[in-house]
Amino acid sequence: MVSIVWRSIPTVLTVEELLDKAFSKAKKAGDAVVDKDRVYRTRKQMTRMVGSAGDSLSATLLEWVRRWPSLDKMSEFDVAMVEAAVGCDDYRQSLGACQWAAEKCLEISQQNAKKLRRMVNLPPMHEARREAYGRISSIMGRIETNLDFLREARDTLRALPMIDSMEPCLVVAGAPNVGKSALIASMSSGKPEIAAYPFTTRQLHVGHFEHRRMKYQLVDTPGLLDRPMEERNPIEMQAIAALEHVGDLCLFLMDPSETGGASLEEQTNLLNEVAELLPQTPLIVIDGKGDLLEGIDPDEWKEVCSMEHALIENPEGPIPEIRNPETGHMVISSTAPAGIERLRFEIIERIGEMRETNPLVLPENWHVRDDSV
Ligand SMILES: Nc1nc2c(ncn2[C@@H]2O[C@H](COP(=O)(O)OP(=O)(O)OP(=O)(O)O)[C@@H](O)[C@H]2O)c(=O)[nH]1
Ligand SMILES: [Mg+2]
Repeated sequence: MVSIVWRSIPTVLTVEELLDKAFSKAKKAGDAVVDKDRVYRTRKQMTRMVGSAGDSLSATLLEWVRRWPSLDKMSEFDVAMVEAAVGCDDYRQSLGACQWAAEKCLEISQQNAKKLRRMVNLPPMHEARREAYGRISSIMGRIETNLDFLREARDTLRALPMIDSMEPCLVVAGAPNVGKSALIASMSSGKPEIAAYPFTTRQLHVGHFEHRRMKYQLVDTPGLLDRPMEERNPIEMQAIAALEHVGDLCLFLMDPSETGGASLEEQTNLLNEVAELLPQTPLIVIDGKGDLLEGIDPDEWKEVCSMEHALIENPEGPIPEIRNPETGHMVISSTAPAGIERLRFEIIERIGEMRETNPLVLPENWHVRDDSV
């Protein structure tokens, strides 16, 4: 599946703007006609005007249809986002309406040209042009609500996160307030992007880091994988199911300090649910907010913190690790920061192993030439 660059979907004009643009272009095309014979000249002018209006309208509409991502070519996760954000039925119907109107506009200009060919008097020629303009305007009027929908949808869709399915993707899950966004921020090179999720009113952080020319994407899941699943609506379930195809690895962040508000029992229940929902996605369980954890030797913690700081300066240095003696999970702190570089190393290793398992398997959407036919 090709990743969608939501930000590049083109602007959709209003019907009035479209018609103004097309008719003024058509007028210029008509004015450019030169012919000494008045009948020939008028016939040519009228034909050109309607032809130009029909052509430019249909070209614009078809260009929109081409550049708006097709639902059939989107990843399941993107389809779920479109469904939740603007509705797939309206999306499909509106693009279908543009396609229909484009064909109708061309049809009208062809019919008009045919009619004009047989005319010898000037007034009917002008009348034919007016009639064609009227029909074109009425066709465009019929797709007005569709264009309004696309215009609004564009604003919503442009704010959605972009996930490149060719690059590794890490899904960060965990109860609310456990520090998911802080973890993404501390692992990302540069500031994480703030995106909108149609499943939550909260902001979503999408970050990434690079290693050996591979881009590791970190995707937040507020509103999806952060609360019990019973009260989920079908769209959210669809998105969760689709995360299975998007995520190479799931980082499940626990907050043993419980300062985020969720008890350890609630968090463990959620972890079990997430593991059940994403049975194919390997899980790494991490204990966050390590700086607040009791039971970890403060001296050892201090050493890990200073080694971690040294690693940022010298990435080739030794990578310390600290584990929670109670749970055995890797401990991190996004604020210290500590354990972040160790986690990054672990991610790179795990993804590397997964991708190495069968180097001959090409990504799903790679084109393979079939010489046998
Ligand atoms: N002490 C400490 N506090 C942290 C750490 N990471 C996050 N926090 C704090 O925990 C709170 C929640 O952090 P977020 O990163 O917003 O948590 P979240 O899981 O993204 O929260 P939602 O998006 O609301 O689900 C904030 O007040 C952070 O400052 C950490 O490593 N140590
Ligand atoms: Mg957050």
